[in-house]
Amino acid sequence: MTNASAVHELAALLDRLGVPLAARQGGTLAARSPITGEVVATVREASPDDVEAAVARAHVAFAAWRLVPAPRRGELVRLFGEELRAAKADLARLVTLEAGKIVSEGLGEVQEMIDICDFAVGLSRQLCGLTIATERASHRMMETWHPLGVVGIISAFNFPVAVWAWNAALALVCGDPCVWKPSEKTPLCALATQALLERALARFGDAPPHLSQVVQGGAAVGAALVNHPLVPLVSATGSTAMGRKVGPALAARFARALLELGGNNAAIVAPSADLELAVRAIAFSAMGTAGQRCTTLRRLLVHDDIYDALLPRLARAVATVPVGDPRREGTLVGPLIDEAASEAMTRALAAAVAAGGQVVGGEAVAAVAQDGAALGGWYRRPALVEMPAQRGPMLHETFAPILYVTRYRALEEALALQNAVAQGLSSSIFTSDLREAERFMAADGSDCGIANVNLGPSGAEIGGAFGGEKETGGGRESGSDSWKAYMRRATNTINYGKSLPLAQGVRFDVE
Ligand code: UN1
Repeated sequence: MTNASAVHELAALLDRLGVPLAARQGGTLAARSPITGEVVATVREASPDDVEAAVARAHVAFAAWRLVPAPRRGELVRLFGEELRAAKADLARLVTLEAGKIVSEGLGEVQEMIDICDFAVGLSRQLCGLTIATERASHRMMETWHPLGVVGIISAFNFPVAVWAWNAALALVCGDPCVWKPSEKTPLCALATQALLERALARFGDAPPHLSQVVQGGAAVGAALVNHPLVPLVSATGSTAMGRKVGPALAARFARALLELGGNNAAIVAPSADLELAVRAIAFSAMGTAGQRCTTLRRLLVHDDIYDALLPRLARAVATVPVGDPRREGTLVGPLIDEAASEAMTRALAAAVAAGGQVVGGEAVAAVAQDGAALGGWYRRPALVEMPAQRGPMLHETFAPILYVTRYRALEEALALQNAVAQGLSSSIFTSDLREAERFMAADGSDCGIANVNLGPSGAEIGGAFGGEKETGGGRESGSDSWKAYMRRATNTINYGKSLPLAQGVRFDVE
């Protein structure tokens, strides 16, 4: 079904997903579909007092949940994974309708949730600490990992469910209740996700109430969460501007911050690159999700020797990529999230021209639904911008499908350009030269949290730690040992002897 209006389909979808009518009618927060621009629901917003109450309830839940054995906590996440599998098509469709993702990316986002659930279930039996050699006879020293407390989660519109799941799946097995402030641009995805988790909780049976809560709204709601003394960790995904407020507020009360902020990701295309593969990887990472991933490829650094071979192929990809209704089969680039995003794209392109850039594409596209009706959303053809040098808007993140391209001659120069931006999330190099690949990943190579070889900077899988340096905020979410952020570490030393040797040879003998 791809009628122009998304309203009717959404109502049926939300019913099936178990979102109560009261949560999505008569509120003050307008949920829009970027496909049509229309308001599809009005969601109840939380007040700062509501946030206070939610955290207080979560804190009560913490007292009980932290005592539930971790593998049993994992069982809840396993059940949630089952609910996600059962509802995958519906939740993915909701992601398409509310965030504007194409069908396969909507499905991919829910798959990312399922994957992190599986990971967290395994982890629930592997929350292990070290045993460490001690310098004192008849002593043992070890680390124990304990639940941390209520975790605040602030998420962005572009991954309206997966990024929450990265945090929540880990937090729940680590023994922490969650309070989630989703993006005010995607409140329905949060309500649906919460409803699915509640199904899992009902099947689980004896979890304390209020393990997971959603508080809807804008910056004031986020601030109430960030400033709450009973929230020892806030994981926040969004703009660097947001992180600049959240980070210091958390530091002021010595709470932990897990920040995943802006990216301005580059790829280097070396002379030995497999161009066929590079073109496909560049197309996906620059134009996928309409350029609205924090991992989106925004800067392409191309060696002089292959520049003239690569550029026409990229220009063709930009000119021919199907832009339009993300519900329609074959569409690869859906709408931008809203008018402000489209205006930001226009401004960046004007700034690029002023900085000497030559733009291909970028124009507005008149999209139509399957039934031929015009769609009111903000559709833009991706833009390819040849820049004489890395400057102007190329140094900033614009959350839109703009790929800036510039030339380089020596790898050193490319590495310097790659690292010469304020952000440090993701990066990649296309090369068949082992030395270049290793150099790119070495200590004096890419300065990003993610450095890939022969694939684009976007589309990471959940098993790795996800995040980046500098203005990206330094946090790591998802796989590897990211779980440690959600627990507190205790170092335990046990003396099983009869004497009391002091560390460092200190003597302190009393009568
Ligand atoms: C984001 O854009 O905030 O690596 C997250 C990727 C996705 C996650 C992106 N797995 O592109």
